[in-house]
Amino acid sequence: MNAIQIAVTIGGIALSLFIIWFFWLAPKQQTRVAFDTSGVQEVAITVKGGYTPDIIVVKVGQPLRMRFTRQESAACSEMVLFPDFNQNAKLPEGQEVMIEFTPEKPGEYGFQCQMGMLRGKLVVE
Ligand SMILES: [Cu+2]
Repeated sequence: MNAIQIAVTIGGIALSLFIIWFFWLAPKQQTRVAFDTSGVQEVAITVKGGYTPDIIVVKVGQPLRMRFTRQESAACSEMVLFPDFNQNAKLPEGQEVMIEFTPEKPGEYGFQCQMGMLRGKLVVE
């Protein structure tokens, strides 16, 4: 191998390690939801190639309001579903859509687009 081949090989290995770290090992960001003045826990979620934030930590037994804004036109993210809570909503591009319910039991509940490609998690504690 000459120097360029060695450099390319090392670069490739470094890139693979970075990808592994990024997708599996990097700490996932958790967002703890704050209460507004009326006692509702409220969080704004951006939908663009995924949900931001995608791990949402809330308190059990307190009303929860999630404000989704979809900033893309990809059909994939057109709907958001909370199967455990029987909730879903259509998300027109650029419009804020609210989903409100009270999580009554502690646990971890997934939410997703209609095809299950985008995923997030609601952590109730
Ligand atoms: Cu999808």
